[in-house]
Amino acid sequence: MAEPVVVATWPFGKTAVEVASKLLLQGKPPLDAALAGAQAVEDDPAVQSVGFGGIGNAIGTVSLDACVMDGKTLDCGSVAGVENIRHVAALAKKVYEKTPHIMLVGKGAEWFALQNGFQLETLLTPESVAEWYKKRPAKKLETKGHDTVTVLAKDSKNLLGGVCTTSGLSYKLPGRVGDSPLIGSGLYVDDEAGAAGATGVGEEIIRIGGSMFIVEQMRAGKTPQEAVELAIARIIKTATRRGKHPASVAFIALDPKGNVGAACTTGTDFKYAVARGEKIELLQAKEF
Ligand code: SD4
Repeated sequence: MAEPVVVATWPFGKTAVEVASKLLLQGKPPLDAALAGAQAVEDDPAVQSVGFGGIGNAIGTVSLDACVMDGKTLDCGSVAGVENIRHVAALAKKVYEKTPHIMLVGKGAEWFALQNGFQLETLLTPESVAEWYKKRPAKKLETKGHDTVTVLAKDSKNLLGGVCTTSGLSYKLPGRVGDSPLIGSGLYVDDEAGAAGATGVGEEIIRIGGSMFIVEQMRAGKTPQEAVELAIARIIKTATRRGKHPASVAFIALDPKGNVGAACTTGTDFKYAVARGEKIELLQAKEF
């Protein structure tokens, strides 16, 4: 039996990998383990970019995006623009379990949540409202802050699962959807090749189909580290073609053998958590 491995974005990813790794060691499926890890971050109001206590959009509303993917079956589910429901990653999983669809958005997703026993609640906290007022951009249409949690898990049979959940860029326009709930952009998982996930400015991740790009590089024989570096190179090249500075973007990847990769654009200062069995580390990604 191989050692379970979990990788998650940002320092708060430590919570996610700790929770997920314990479940993998108990023999739980990789998607369920990754989901429980992501949910622990959704529940933490101190993380103001995911779930409960997330920062509001341009009009101060918390609007959540999430997706999940199972590497064995390629089952995947997704929700976007969801208000007043905390566990959107679990809701995304329900979409593929209970419907013939992959993605539900806005009011339809909220209705589906209520039909499936999810509770309506206010996601703003006094702290997140104070933060929203304090950091409000001077210019209209300026977005700030990005700290999505993406969790990739591999079990002892080398099967993969992944989850991505976020309140998205803070001060985003109402109705704006980023990469995080888009299968192939914020997340992609295939047991035959590997798993990849993203964090950062979603528009740039969508533009290159970031996570799918990385998984296809692994399928073609690249290591996870080579694959994420190629994706960051693509982000930089795309920005240059458009006469822009590369936006803040980071990728993580995990292959079925348990090899991990991470890379980000300059200035992103991206840290990520890795659990190998019971050993947990916080690592710094290479910047390009
Ligand atoms: C988005 N990628 O909505 C998300 C934001 C984010 O860390 O935080 N990523 O574009």
